[in-house]
Amino acid sequence: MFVAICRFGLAARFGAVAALCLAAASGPVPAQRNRTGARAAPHAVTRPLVLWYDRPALAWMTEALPIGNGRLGAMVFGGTADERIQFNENSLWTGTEVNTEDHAKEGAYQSFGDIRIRLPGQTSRTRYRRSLDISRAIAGVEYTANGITYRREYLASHPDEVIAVRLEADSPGGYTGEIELSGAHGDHVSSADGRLSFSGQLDNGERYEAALLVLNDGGSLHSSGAKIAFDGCDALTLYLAAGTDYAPDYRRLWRGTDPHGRIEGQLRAVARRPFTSIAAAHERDFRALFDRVSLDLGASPVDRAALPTDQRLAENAKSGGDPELEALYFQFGRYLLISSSRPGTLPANLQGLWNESNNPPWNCDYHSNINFQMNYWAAEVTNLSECHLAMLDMIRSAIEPWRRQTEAAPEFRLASGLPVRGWAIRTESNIWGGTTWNWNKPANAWYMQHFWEHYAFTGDKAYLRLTAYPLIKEIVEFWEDHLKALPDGRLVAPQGWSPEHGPVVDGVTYDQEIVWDLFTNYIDAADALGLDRKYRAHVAELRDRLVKPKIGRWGQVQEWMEDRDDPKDQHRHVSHLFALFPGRQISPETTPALAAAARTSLEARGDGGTGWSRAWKIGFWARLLDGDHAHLLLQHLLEPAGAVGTNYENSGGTYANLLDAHPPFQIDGNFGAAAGIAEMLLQSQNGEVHLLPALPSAWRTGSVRGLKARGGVEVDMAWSDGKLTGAVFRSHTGGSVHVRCGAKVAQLKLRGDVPARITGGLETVR
Ligand code: FUC
Repeated sequence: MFVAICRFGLAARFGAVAALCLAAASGPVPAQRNRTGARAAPHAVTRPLVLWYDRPALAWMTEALPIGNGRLGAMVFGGTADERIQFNENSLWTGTEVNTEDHAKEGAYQSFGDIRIRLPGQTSRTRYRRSLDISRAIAGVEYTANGITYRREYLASHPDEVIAVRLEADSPGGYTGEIELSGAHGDHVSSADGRLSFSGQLDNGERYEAALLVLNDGGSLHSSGAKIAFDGCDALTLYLAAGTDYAPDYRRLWRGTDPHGRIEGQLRAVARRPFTSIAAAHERDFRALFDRVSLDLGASPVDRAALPTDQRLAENAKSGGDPELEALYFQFGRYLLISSSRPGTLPANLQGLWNESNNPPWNCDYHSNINFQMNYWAAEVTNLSECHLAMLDMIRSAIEPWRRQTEAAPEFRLASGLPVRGWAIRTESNIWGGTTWNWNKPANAWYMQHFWEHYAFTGDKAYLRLTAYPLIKEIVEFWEDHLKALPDGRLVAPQGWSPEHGPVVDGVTYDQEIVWDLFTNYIDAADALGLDRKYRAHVAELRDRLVKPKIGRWGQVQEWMEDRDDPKDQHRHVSHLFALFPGRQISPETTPALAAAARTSLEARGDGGTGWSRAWKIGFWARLLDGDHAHLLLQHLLEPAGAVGTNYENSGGTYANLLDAHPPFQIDGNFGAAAGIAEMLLQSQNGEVHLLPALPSAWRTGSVRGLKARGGVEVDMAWSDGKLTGAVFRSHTGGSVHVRCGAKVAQLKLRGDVPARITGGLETVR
């Protein structure tokens, strides 16, 4: 390891490389806190975390690079003579509150508009490089034209609520051209005082507005129509602000204040400061989240790591052997989550935050039968708990309409004719409390898993008591009312559907497992809070009576109560293995026979599928403690994705910009893979912190810092030659932790933030 890594050690990076070599040799170094309390930057990255390309993007979906601040996002093409920056704001949606089978009534997430920068004098270029530095959240373009070197930077600032673009050159007066703003709804754009803007209203009454401020260093600006012409400028700075009058409040019919005042204020505030100050504040804010986790899966060959990212993907597909690409892909998932999910913003939809169409696939919505949940699987374990709040808060904002809709639905009546308690939703959701297509009954319970996990990973008892517990209990009551007793007293979910195939019947395994998970989470929550003893005991009885997963005639986990599974079925949904991941009802330690049956089911289902399906399978194989098979799925997910096809069962992969292919693009696979990689390195669903549970032989030596385990525990660890060399644990809540690595176990006492260290043999280091 020392030789392999240090070979690449440039003088400038010597410090970082030396720290990594140390970490690998003697266990990780505990993270330092800087003055703001955020963890200091990690020192385990051998090369910068950068996606880069040697030509501009031609296609939005497969090549352009995403930036985002949780609410505002853009796809950057990096053109030289003609630059396109397509942008979004995550609340621009058609549709209303509906409750219908009819998918077409859902509405759709919309594109907001485009910025074009035309530089007619820069058609021929050399030394071109387009990049996205995911550790700083800055996209860049650099090239030489007419003997001048041009540099541009693009960022989406969360603290300043704008998208900022800076254009510089190494000689004065290098910029002559024009900037154009256009809206995605045929908007009329006006210009005045170095600003372009448009505003409008969708058919559902939602108001929106965008404004682009152009500032020049030297030279001159001239506005006319939808354009600003610039002449002989040394540099230019662009600030885009955009918003809608959406408010996450059904009582106000989802409408807040007109965006105009906010946009004016945002642009006034940035115009007073230099770009360097906006960029520095952005980077500080982003890194406070991103730097919590560093991952080193081993060094890649220098010539491989030096390739543009698209070529690197292609080479990896031929022969693998690029662990730095895998680490980059993991961190790209975290980058996308931070960029599309901040507290107070809407959560990541099917494309996160990035969409160029007004008629996107599946309306670019929130799907409750896997996709929305998968978007947040990485949030807790990869130490981005705050990002999870975007999902949890959206669910909370829609519960009242969902209650109303459930009350009105004939499907959810007691024998007395009265409505059941609680709420249920259909498969698809918009941002207006509307749900369409099939009822997806266990979605309510699956959503509750996210509320429980937020507590399990943070140890935030106030959140559990005041927010999560009442919501979880309400859904327990729903299922108490909705479950049906068989003649022998066992309980089944009536008339369910295993997504998205097979019959509508009682006791579908997907439903049964998710209800089991709900009851278990409720029991654990009641225990943690010391609440509702009697009801808790009643729920434990209900859980005992649930029909449990069964092993069928060919040794598989049955997807239905009746043993009707087809061993040739390679459907992308593997819903009946929810109990393996992300549930906790099946595991090799606690239910070895079912775990073996899960393996049989997975082998039959195959290693293909859409992007999200492959990502889910990484998690399944990690939970089966089979690192090599999990890694095989990661490799399948990283296969360069080709043209858009319709054979979903074998069509996933990764585009040149590292976005996940469904196809078309769907972001769940990016997030699911980041979660799956974390599951390979650390698991904690069975009451113990399991180190390196599914380490593949491809990652012989490496280290990770800052992953989270349930119990509010933060873990750093290093391994060499496939074996743990040391680990460090921190917990804000303190308490006792049961640690496992292979067959070895140890008990550790954690005190506040004081790090506890162990050796590879799990002995405490004093
Ligand atoms: C589910 C999946 C599809 C797609 C859609 C958005 O219905 O079965 O593959 O991911 O959601």
